[in-house]
Amino acid sequence: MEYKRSILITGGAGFIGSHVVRRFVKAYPEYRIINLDKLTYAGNLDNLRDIEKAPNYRFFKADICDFETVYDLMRQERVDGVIHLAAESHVDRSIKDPFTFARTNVLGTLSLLQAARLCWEERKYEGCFFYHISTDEVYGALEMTRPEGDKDGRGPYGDLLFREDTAYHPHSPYSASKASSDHFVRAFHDTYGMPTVVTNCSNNYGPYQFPEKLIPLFINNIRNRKPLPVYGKGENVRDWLYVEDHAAAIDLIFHQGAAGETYNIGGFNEWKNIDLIRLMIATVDRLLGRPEGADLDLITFVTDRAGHDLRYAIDPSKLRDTLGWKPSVTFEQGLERTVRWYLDNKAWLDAVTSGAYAGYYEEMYGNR
Ligand code: NAD
Ligand code: TDX
Repeated sequence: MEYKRSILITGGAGFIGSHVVRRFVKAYPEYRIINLDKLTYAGNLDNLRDIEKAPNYRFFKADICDFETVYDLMRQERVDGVIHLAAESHVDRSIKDPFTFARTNVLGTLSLLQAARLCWEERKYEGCFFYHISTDEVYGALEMTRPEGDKDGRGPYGDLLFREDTAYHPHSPYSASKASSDHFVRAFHDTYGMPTVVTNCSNNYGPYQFPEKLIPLFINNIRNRKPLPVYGKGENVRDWLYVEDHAAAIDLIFHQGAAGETYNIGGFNEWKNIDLIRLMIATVDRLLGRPEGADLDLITFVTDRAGHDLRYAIDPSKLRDTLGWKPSVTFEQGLERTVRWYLDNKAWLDAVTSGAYAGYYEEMYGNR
């Protein structure tokens, strides 16, 4: 079959990438979708079992740092669009091993950009050629001017929100590596004229997230009656977005976003960690039929994360006003769907938390 477009998605075996791959494979049978992933500890082909036999889908195992392999594949497949999600994504790991983050997130993105540029120069495709998925963490941390929270404010915990023109001020090795990669993407637009788009999204949650991140880690621990290691006092604020809403935004921006632009993605959904953790406990307990509050005793305050950013909050009005995007679910709906998914998919959870990962968990958290 002659496909209308040939799109390379990197990191498609990971959490967000698997939702993006699934969405594109199903919504665009006229596109060929190539998922390139190194399958690190975070990459899992089980995330894509339902679409792996689709005729318009192909998986290719490779490291984005391997320029020759990536460039050969892109030429062979006549790629005319790249959606780049492959990355090392966990802040705690970046504190322990910053080099791996610089290698994949900075050098890997540069290698992919260079391969994409050479292909773009051969084909001069007009639409968005390189779409880079980034994070709100590049903007640094916001102050909390209303620590008690006030739903009438612009943001409940402070008026300042991250906008597209907020200066970059990354603190962790993870966010420093993502900031660097964002700059390289813009440099390829400004220097070579390659049509690029960058989006910076808030914290995602939903099915298939590796249980090292707060929400799946804690759902799994509550299910197993294991302690919940809350960093510091649990006062930090994060802005949460359901992963399928992020995938929908990526679809819209890939097709309609303007070249050279940046869009912030978020749903005005700030939560203090400790409040979110209490809501998770209540939801898991209700769905498991445990008495209300039965698992509150699992909350265990532990040493704070080094350089722990106090508050993230996204202003997504540019995306809303220019392209008409808005989230499809409330946080309560999204969280309930997420908790149900992890409780219904014990085999997936048990598989990813056993073996190599279990060793990692002990190394990171001891016996907590
Ligand atoms: P993830 O860790 O779940 O998945 C990353 C994927 O990239 C894995 O499949 C892994 O195998 C692959 N990968 C890693 N190194 C690679 C390499 N060198 N070559 C090829 N593949 C490699 O990450 P995620 O949470 O799905 O995040 C995806 C992207 O979205 C990242 O760029 C991340 O910075 C960004 N992001 C994540 C969030 C969030 O809350 N998770 C929020 C905003 C932005
Ligand atoms: O065990 C924990 N205890 C705890 O209190 C973990 C894992 C986290 N936390 C806190 C730290 C943060 O304040 O919960 C909050 C969320 O932590 P993470 O899930 O590790 O996410 P965060 O550090 O905010 O980064 C995430 O959002 C932005 C993703 O991991 C990034 O990839 C994304 O760019």
